[in-house]
Amino acid sequence: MSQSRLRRLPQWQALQQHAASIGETHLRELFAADPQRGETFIAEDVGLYLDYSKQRVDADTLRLLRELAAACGLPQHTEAMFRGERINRTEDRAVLHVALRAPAGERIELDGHDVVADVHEVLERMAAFAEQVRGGSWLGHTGKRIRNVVSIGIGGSDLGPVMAYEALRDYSDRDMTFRFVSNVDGTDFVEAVHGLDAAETLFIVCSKTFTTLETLSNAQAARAWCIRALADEKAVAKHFVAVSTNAGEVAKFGIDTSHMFGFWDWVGGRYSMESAIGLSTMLAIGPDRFAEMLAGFHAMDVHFRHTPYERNLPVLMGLLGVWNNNFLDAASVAVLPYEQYLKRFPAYLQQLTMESNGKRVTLDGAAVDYATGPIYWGEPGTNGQHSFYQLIHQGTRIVPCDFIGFGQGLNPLGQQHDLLIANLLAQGEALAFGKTADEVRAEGTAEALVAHRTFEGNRPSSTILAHKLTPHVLGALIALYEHSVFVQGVIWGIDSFDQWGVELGKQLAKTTIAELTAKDEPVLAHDSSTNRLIRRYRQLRDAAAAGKP
Ligand code: G6Q
Repeated sequence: MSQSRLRRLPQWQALQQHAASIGETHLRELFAADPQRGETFIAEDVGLYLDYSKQRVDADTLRLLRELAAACGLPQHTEAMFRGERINRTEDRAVLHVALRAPAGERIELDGHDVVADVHEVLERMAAFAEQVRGGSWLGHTGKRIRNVVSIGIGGSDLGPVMAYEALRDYSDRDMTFRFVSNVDGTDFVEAVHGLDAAETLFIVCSKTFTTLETLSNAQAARAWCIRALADEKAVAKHFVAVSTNAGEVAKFGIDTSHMFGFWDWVGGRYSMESAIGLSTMLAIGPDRFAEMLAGFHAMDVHFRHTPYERNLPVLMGLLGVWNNNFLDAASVAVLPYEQYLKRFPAYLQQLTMESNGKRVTLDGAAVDYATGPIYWGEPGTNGQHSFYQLIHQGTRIVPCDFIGFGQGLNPLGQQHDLLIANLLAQGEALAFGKTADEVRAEGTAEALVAHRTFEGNRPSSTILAHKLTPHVLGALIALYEHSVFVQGVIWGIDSFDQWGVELGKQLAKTTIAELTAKDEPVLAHDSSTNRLIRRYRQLRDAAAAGKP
């Protein structure tokens, strides 16, 4: 097979040669050669400070990466996205999440139509609704005010809202309860409504297509639960709103489309949390703070579009990711927020990064001959330190880490915030510099244990700091990752905005469900494993229903 266009690029080959020389250079040597790199390998804007000096790069690496970006047409692709060109080629769609956070009055045209005006029209309706609910003037069917909000959605229609609610909980109305239902496993719904009074509960059904099995099943369950509790079909009118692009299906479900908040096909699911999909976020924190979050997103959009690549945060993060992935063979990235409110941030990023860049063919349909999207994972610090950090320090794989920390915690408790950040900083330092055998011996360690207690170091990480977790900072942080994913997708020449693997999942279960629910033993035509598993499941289920062990 001939090499791909990307690998044939002189800029790619120059990086390969460069990697052969610098690849094994220890961070200890890099710091020794350039003691100031901690002050120069940084970039700062939009309230975010990025230190990438503990990445295994030098000034040449960065220059070569920027040259690669130019050779891959990053500036042109970026402009194409901001201008609303149909860069999601396999779905023939524009990719305009940047329009969701554009300020009122700015124009972004799609086929001659200004979409920013549409965005602000929906934002205003959302704000009016949020004020009614939060202010207590939106009454439930029996006249009680709404105190509980249950958002139903999955994937892109859930992970963003859950993450944002958790992240901004400190800013939320503590007199209201927010819960989220995504899984088709009935437990998710039953636990979410446990203890709630239906008369005070509002359901937001979030689904771009309004055809997703999990969401519609849960929405039906919610409808039945509400009608049963309030003993009136008409209760649906005051207890259900929808967020969707599909008015027809919303109406079919029985939600009045005047209670529907729309968005558009140019918003990808995983890029939709600041559209009406974020209605639960707005209900929790209020329209003003929601606007602050949008402003944070927008500030990062402006930074990304206009800042030279040397200082461009998403470009730097994206290119460093390419370097680690393709030239240092790191197959995963750990995201480690030292901020408990960001506990769902790694899960959110998993979808953003892996659904976007988990692709094996280029835009032209040619198989790639290089690694694309790495595996993202993580947990808040310090918890992870007591479990998987062991592998990051001493395992056989390189796991580049993104440490995220804040100058101020939102819940000051004695010295605990300093303790938290001391841990973050110490981890990055230990990963980079390790501990040599001689240092271990000097501590008086028995010879038999020296190898075990030695840390080779040279494990790359970046550290992102901000003053504190505010709605604005959260918006900027998310946009930082969004655009760094975009940068990588452009380098790899893939469509970062489709998700055929997810679509497959939506199809696959359809045949099997009929076989599981058939009254008589179905004729099965799968492989022998699947056939037998289907039969075994039917037996287990029927035995359990009959009360047999
Ligand atoms: C996101 C994906 C996927 C999607 C869900 C829910 O980018 O497309 O996660 O968001 O499958 O889809 P609906 O919003 O259409 O229910």
